[in-house]
Amino acid sequence: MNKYDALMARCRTRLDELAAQAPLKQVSLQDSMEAQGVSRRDFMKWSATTAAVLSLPMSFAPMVAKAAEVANRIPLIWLHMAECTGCSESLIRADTPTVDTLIFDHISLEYHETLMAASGWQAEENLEHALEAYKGQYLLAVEGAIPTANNGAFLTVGCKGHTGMQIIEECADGAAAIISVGTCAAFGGVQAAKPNPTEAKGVMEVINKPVVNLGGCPPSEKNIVGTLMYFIMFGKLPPLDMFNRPRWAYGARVHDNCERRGRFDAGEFVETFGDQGAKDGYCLYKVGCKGPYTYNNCPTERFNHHTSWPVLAGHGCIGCSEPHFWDTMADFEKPLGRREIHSLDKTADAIGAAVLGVTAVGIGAHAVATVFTKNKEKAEDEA
Ligand code: FSX
Ligand code: SF4
Ligand code: F3S
Repeated sequence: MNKYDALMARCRTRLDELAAQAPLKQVSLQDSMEAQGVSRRDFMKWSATTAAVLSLPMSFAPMVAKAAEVANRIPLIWLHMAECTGCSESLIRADTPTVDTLIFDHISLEYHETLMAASGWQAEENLEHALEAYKGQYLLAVEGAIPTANNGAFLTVGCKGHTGMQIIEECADGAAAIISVGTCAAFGGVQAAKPNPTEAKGVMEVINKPVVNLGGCPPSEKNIVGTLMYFIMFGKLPPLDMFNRPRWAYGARVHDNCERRGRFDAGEFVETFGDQGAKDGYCLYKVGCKGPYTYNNCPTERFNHHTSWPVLAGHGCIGCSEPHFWDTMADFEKPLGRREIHSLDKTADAIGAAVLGVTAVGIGAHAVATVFTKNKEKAEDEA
């Protein structure tokens, strides 16, 4: 059986099992789509797009549709730690609902501090009940960093005054899978920027279980929903890069798929914001774009219903999906100009570097390590 046949067989079995379970939430995706004016055709288009985003062949599109329909069998617990809630906003902010936002309504969201109706003791009770009732089955999504200084006292949540550290440990214990949503939960984010007085950390640094990291401050709704869909379809975590980010989302640099890449290669750069080059859509490298050092699918998937992304809006990428970007990518409006030249596509970078007259436009150790990981996997696949 080849790799895709095996994946398809696993997906079918998993979805049949889920379909046979009683829904945790008595809602029909069909009804919510009808109520919100989302047609069956839109839904099938969304399924095909989601399969493509997940780097799956088109034959998986009907499986994505089926997975969406059985999402109400999956209990989801969503925690907020030290953060700005931009990650939830990225997902739910929509003037018209999309299938992505409807999935979020459809899944059995057992606990989410900003979206649930309950508050106070009732909310805590709901969480305790969900941890108990769905032990070993629930998906845990965490948004925000965990302050660890002073035994975690910089963050307490709820009427019992439990620290973020205590809550994470308790909730991670019975989780079937854990997703760190956003750079804060993944790597500490802005909260962990130097001098990091609260000793904020990413989830994977405070618990001893595998975590999927969705870098981005915030990550796009496609990367959040895509990861949920992958878990529903396969019951396991997707293939990950060296920072535990799904490879289907973080496998390429922003620079690789940027619509201004031709400008970079031609040596056409914005010199100052607002100049003629800026008006003509020139490359933003010289005004600080960190796209050459950043792994994310922003240029292809964009944000807000595929409306825009930072570079299209006229500012360079600030590297928000990378660990410690706040410290390592600043100044955000100046080139780094201090990296060694290690390039996946050396020729194109070399042209840009030659035109720029700088010695360092390459990419850092991370990319080299990614190439190494890929080669290693290739060797393993061939073995
Ligand atoms: Fe962090 Fe998400 Fe940035 Fe904000 O919560 S990744 S600060 S967009 O909201 O955690
Ligand atoms: Fe796009 Fe930035 Fe790369 Fe220029 S440097 S091509 S703006 S990602
Ligand atoms: Fe962040 Fe850069 Fe994308 S700043 S949103 S990774 S373009």
